[in-house]
Amino acid sequence: MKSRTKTTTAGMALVGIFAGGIALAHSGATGVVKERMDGMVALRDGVREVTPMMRGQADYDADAVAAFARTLQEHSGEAMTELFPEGSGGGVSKAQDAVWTDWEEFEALAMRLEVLGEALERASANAPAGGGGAAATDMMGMGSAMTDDTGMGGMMGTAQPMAMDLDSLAELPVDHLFLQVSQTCSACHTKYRAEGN
Ligand code: HEC
Ligand SMILES: [Cu+2]
Repeated sequence: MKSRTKTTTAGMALVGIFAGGIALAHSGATGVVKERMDGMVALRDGVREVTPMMRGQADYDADAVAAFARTLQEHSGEAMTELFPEGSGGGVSKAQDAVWTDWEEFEALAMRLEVLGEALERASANAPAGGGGAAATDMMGMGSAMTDDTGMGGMMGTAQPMAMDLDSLAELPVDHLFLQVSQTCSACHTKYRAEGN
């Protein structure tokens, strides 16, 4: 507990060197690059914690899912994009140039993650639906909203960019939202993060 360190103060590079409480999973990273990596790692840890619940391999814990949803909101949207200032690629960073040459889509994915985080928090009280998505969609009386977009209700939860507002998203079963979350991570990494380590 005591070693929780501030990384966002002035003189960040120095603080980074002495930040004993933060795992050196990416030693060499400093400043804004380290900050965004730490944010990403927080997201990954959250995904790891919640995944078994979404698969029905662990008891559903609404509080833990809500906490993860807040972590998502904290590290997505503008909070994420502001950690990718122009010129902050290269070196130990795995960010591809596409982040800056194709900023609009990058930003849209970051924003989408934030909306999904809000929806997930609101939906967290309901246990996962499990199984296919089509039935659940119809149950909520929004089959048309979904199928009009994708043309295939059974494929709900795939990375189709469905134009759904927050209220509609928040009515989706948590496991479907979670799937969309992880697909948003993947979609961004595929294009904007270099492979390997
Ligand atoms: C809008 C794009 C985008 C989204 C959305 C996104 N990431 Fe990332 N992620 C990146 C980029 C770019 C990097 C590489 C950053 C760097 O090395 O400077 C990265 C790096 C990472 C890393 C490696 C961190 C390190 O220590 O080097 C992890 C883990 C990660 N992301 C997890 C996630 C998870 C989990 C999600 C979804 C919940 C997610 N990311 C969503 C763009 C994104
Ligand atoms: Cu790193």
